[in-house]
Amino acid sequence: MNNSIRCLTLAVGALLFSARGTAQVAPLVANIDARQTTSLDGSWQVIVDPYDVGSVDYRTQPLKNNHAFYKNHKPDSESELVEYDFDTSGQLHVPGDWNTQRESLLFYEGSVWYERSFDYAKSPKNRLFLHFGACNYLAAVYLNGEELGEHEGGFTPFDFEITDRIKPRGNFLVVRVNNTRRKDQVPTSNTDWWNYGGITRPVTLLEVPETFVQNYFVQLAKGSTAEIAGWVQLNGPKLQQNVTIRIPEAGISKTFATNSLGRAEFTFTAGLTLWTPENPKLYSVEIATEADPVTDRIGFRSIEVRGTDILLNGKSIFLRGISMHEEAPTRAGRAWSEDDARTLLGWAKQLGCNFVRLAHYPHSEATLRMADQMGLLVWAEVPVYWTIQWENPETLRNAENQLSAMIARDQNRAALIIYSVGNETPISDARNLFLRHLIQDAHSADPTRLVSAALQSTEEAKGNRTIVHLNDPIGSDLDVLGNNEYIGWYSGRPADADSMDWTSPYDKPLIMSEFGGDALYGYHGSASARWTEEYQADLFEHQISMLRRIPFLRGMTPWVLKDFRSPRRTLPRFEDYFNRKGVVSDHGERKQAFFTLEKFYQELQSGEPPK
Ligand code: GCB
Repeated sequence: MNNSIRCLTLAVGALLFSARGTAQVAPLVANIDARQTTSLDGSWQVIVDPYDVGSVDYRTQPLKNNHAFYKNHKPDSESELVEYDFDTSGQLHVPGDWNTQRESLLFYEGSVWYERSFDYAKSPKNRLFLHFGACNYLAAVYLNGEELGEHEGGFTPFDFEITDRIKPRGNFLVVRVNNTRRKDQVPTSNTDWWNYGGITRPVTLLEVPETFVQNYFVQLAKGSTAEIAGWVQLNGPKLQQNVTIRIPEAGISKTFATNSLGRAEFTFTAGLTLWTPENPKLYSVEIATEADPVTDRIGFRSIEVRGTDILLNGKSIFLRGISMHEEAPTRAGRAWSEDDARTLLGWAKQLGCNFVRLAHYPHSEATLRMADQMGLLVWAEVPVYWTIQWENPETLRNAENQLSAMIARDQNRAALIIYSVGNETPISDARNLFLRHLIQDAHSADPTRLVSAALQSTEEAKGNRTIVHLNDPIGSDLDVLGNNEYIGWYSGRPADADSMDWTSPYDKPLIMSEFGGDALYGYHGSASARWTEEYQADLFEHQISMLRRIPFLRGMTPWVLKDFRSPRRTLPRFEDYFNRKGVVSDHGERKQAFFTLEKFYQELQSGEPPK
């Protein structure tokens, strides 16, 4: 893109989302299911607006009058010109992507306006928040014709306080969601997954007391299996008061005073049954002020690294994993519900997994909570993918926001053990600096979990063998090395893996975070023929025998659980806009590679981890 076009693109983007950065997004209210909630899910009225005529006039100046769609204006007389009407423009279901709800929107990238009316009788002393699980990618939110604020980032939750704006009757909420890809965004314009647009996760009203429990961290202290260390953050006028942490089943009740900033930090000992994949024990934990008792289900486990070992509750563990996108298991589109999570994670369990890599962006809270219940350890990731604008401070701020929102939402999930700050990012000084910021952010927001990234390696021919070096400089900053490789698919043949020997300059554990190849379910032939199930299964066989020979390997998440939609995958018959590297098809059928992997995971479960 030349510079003048680029400036124009940025200027239009800035106009459409003029208040970006000054948005009135409130600090995240954690654990919304434990609050007094009203769902705003269901059918919303929508206007598809590819030219953004609902936001800007023909001189691209922001609209402020009744022509602006957020005013939801109706003509006052038969002579008044109003060129939009939510009531007669059609509907979409929320939550849900727009792409798979209307055939004409499958490839659509642009703005869609959503509108929904509601009544709400709030108790006079309470406060009210409007919570979005996620909107992809930019959301501008308006209540009763006034702007509440904007949010950037397609996979993280956000809240607005609407205490003073809500009316008992006749509220109208308008949201413009825009999923135009841009280079400065996170992710950038180039990815290998579908750019599902829309209000993709639930919308909820949260009513809380005037001073309420905003967020909390109740986890085992780093390296301990007997001491809980954490904090509570209150929000409201009465910041200094007592907070009690109760875990009735473990006979624990501890009271702490919050400081003038509404924060209490605490440590106390606790005799707990530890959370493991085999016994995912969750305790009912109450974090209570006088006015606001919040209950969560929390598991307790420790996670550490010692040399090349990953220690769960002090014991070395091998992570039998699979990578997955958040795509609905057997229907088309973005997954978002508890049932979706149960099905997808259920397939991972059936494979024999104790670990899932939730690629390439924060998955829904429902998925994290389901992983907690089902006993699946989690690698969670932010969409710092491929070629982010490493030198752009706004891009870094955006990535940092997404990372901190993910941590704020999921930091009490025992299942979650690894934060990943990037996927296949090309090495440069600017990129190293960018990733180091994120690594530092993750460690300081949550010192108990491990930080990783999916890196790439370099190969060196040595006689008739190939030495693979895990020499990405960012490895020195990570707790766990991740590596993606496509031996036998993008490079060479599957049998090339037999002559590969892996070395690492770091005394750290490695998770092979991707490997794989495409196969069309039901397409059979020779193992040397691309797209056959036999090719994919054979590739897995060669990979597995190579992985057995990597002494510092402590986990693997092959690519990928299920075939997923991708605009990059245009080949008719085999791809048809699907990445076919799933071990399960887009209809939920198992390919041969599923059974190859299952067999290996059964072997690992019955014996010692490969060392
Ligand atoms: C990768 C990416 C993943 C792609 C995959 C592929 O390295 O991390 O997002 O989908 O390769 O299939 O090419």
